[in-house]
Amino acid sequence: MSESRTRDVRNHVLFEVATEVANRVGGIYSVLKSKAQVTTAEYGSTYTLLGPLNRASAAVEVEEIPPKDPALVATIKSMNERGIKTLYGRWLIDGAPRVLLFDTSTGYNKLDEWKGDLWSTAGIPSPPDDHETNEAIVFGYLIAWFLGEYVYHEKERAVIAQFHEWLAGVALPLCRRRKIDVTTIFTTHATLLGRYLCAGSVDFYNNLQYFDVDAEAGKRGIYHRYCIERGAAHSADVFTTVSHITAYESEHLLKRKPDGVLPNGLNVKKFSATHEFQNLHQTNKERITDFIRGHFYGHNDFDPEKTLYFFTAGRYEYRNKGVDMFIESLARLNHLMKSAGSDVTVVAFIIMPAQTTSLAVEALKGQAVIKSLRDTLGHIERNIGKKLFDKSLTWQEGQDIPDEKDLLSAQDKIMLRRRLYAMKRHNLPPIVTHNLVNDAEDPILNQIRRCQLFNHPSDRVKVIFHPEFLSSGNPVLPMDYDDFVRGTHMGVFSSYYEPWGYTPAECTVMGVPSITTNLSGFGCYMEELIENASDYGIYIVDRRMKGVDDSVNQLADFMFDFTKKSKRQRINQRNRTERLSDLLDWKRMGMEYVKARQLALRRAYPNSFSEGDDEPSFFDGSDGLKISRPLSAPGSPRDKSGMMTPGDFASLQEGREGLSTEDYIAWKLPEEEEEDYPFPLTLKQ
Ligand code: G6P
Ligand code: 1S3
Repeated sequence: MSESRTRDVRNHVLFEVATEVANRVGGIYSVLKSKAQVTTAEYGSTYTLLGPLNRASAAVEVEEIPPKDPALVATIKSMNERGIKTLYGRWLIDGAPRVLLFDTSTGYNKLDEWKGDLWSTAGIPSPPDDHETNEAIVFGYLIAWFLGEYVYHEKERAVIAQFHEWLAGVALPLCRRRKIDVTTIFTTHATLLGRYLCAGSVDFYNNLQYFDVDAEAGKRGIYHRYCIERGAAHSADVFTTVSHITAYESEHLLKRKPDGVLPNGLNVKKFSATHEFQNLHQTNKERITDFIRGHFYGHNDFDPEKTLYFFTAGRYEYRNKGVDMFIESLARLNHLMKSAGSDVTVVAFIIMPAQTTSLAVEALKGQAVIKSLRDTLGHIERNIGKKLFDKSLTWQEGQDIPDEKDLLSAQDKIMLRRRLYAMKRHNLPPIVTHNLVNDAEDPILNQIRRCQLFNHPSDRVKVIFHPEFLSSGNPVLPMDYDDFVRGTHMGVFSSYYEPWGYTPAECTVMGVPSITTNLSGFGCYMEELIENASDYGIYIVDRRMKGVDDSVNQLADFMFDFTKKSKRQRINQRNRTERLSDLLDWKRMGMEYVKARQLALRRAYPNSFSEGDDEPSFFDGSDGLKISRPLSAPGSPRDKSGMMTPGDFASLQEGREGLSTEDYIAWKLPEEEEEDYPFPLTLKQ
């Protein structure tokens, strides 16, 4: 972009572009939604999120309002006049940011023209039958059109456009080619090739630098998508990812070193009384126990007071999300607990949506049987109470006090017997709560079968696979996800491919200990930040330096050690876990976004910064600081710098050509050993 441009960089305008604006699909929705409050606090009405219009979700998430910014009004008017339908409004979430949603269907009449243009201007091919790519192209051209017109109308203020993920990336090469007077940031939350390669049986991390990226993308039929992603990374003024591990991956797969790491935060809401989250654990645990009583009817031979609830959850990516390892470790945990004669029971939930046809009859029956029992006992209780009251009223001195044998009528006994007989069961409690479309080939079920975790009475580890997201409207397990998490004792996320990983972070802010791996962005971040992370309820399985078998054993050992904790120890650990929330709050994490925007402005408009303009103090690094062990009466974990943010572990720095490889904390390249090529066994530090 032209070096002589000047614009008002102090009062700049911010657009964030993504396909998940007011439209829940996955992790990016969580990023935008949770971050909205801090970004609107910083920008107010000069912050707008741009996304494609999904009418169904916009109908419930967006309230239409008229735009006020004259440049925005003029641009929207001009696009509308040329047939592009839009919706401008407030996203009804904390912070209520403004959103502008484009109806991509109204741009499809130009699809062929735009595809041709994409090929001739950026060399990006697009096959005819890839709907997702077509959507990305139409959306990208609409965004470039919008930005081009916007800066034509807005001549004073600088404009930052931050794009999330390849699906929103088509506009980036267009902005550069058309020399649109904006500065751009591209943030990738994963790489296409990384996700595909990891899902296969490739030794991904040891071979990152050796992959023939074009050939690998071609083999998987994603070459055109890969081109969009790579083109976006190279066209942006500033390129960022969500973790150091994904930075390392991006360097090798997208061939550009990221300028920095923008980790994901959460919108942390603190309770006024600190014990409140512990009470919530107790009440939600009881709700899970109600479900368990029904699910295991006829086999309720384990004590709820000595039962621990573990869970894993996420999108159904069997290998990437580490479900293979989790189930294998559960089998080993079962063996360890049995051998040790443990009287504790672990119920492990797997919450991952798969294709289902309906709820399983056995699962429904279990809840119905227990409900009937509870109703009948309620009825009997009331009868007994009434009889006892009546008899007490007529009692005379010298008479015996009412005999309990006379309180239970013959009719009550028959009713009770019927309910007890209904609980007789000749099969084992089911594993899966729904009927799966492909039960025989389902990878999770097959792994459970292979490991023989069949909910036998002698098993100390029971397994329940819930192949749908949780919801309070579900008749079998009627709980929303957050309530469920609060009621559990531990989340287990043994991911192989996890650029960040919101699930363990969410556990942390709810005060629930979790297990993650050093192949997840979150795991690496916590490992860097906290000494003895396990004291804080953050267990990190080494999937990088250890062989698979050792990692499985480590995970099993973590879980086994947890089963040996006393209630008091669990309560204390939860308190420590919850104290980590501040580390994950956007108020802190958002600093990296601030840095990225500053860098983008400086790169695009160097002349707009007067000499001697102080650089923001948050560019000062403070490498190597760690949060120390918890004290016996720990306060919130303290860091020494106050301003330390994830990027201080080496990320956004001005005047540098991206991160240097040494910046990837613990993610240094293995020394090249020709004889090991192409499959060196381990990464060396
Ligand atoms: C919370 C509640 C306690 C309860 C405990 C159970 O701390 O405030 O009243 O005893 O949870 O903990 P547990 O780890 O056994 O579920
Ligand atoms: C991605 O979603 P995923 O589950 O496909 O983006 C998320 C938000 O940045 C991130 O937390 C996750 O690790 C990535 O994998």
